[in-house]
Amino acid sequence: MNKPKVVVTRKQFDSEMDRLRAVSDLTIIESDHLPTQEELKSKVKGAKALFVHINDDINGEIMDAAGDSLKIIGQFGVGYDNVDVDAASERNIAVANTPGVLTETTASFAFTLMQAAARRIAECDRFVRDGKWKYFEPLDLLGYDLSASVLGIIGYGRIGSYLGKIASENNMKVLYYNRSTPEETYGAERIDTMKELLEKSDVVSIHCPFTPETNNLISKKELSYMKKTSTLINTARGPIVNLDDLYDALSNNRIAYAALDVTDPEPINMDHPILKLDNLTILPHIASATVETRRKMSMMTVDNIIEGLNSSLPTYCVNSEKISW
Ligand code: 8YV
Repeated sequence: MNKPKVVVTRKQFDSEMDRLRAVSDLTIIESDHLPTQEELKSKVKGAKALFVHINDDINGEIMDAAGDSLKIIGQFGVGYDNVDVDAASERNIAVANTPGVLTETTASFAFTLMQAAARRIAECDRFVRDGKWKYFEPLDLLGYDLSASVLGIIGYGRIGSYLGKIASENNMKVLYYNRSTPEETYGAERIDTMKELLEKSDVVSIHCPFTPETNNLISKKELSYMKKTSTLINTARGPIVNLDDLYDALSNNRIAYAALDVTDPEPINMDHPILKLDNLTILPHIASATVETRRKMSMMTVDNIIEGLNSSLPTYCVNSEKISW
């Protein structure tokens, strides 16, 4: 019997690809660029499963290009806003993700960014490389101590609340804004409005999913509520923060600093003026990028796909109630 076709959209761990290869006719797209929609459409034709990544736009057209054979889309990551889940459900295609395995790594990375911002790490690195380090200057390049600061967390799910735990262990006061009641608060204080959270926080860190409601959640008005001395951290999704408004706020010292692991678009447009600012640290979507965590994400994505190939709904299916197999 012919093995089912599986398409993986980027290079992945060999050990995990070997597991897939054992049960499928495997195609791995290893291009030096992001596959275009047209390239994706031609590669996915006849596939039963797709292993996809955040920058792939997996819409109904891609699903139709795969055809009736397509049963399972395995997203490498916990966020799956790049997959049109409604379009998948309409076509009886299961969508699965990788919750849990990246919580600690991503939350501790957000804390690392907070520390990097507070101690001006990227700026000081440039200072040395640019030959500006001439002598010891006691009042130059001063940062601030996080331990005396208030952290406001927007979105208190798995990753947000784990950051709350790390921050409170580091003697920060933690506030959070979340629509539902979280399972564990780690002693953080719930704030009823986002405005109040923005007004009270020294550092604001974003941990909500990207949805139509959170598109441009932090724009000019919200930035105007923040303290002039405050820092904004975004490790969630780029479009949650309006980049042009953030540029205005940073360049007019409306807020003091920002650290971004995600942008809109990704990669950022290299002509964007925000790249010229010293009070910004910007990174290429690496919050979950450790060998251990990326391997676990890869394993979980493969597990999800193999379950689907065996006609059982993947354990981490996000649209299980809409699927009848
Ligand atoms: C991934 C992420 O690296 O899990 C997520 O939602 O943003 C990252 O951990 C990304 O999804 C890669 O596909």
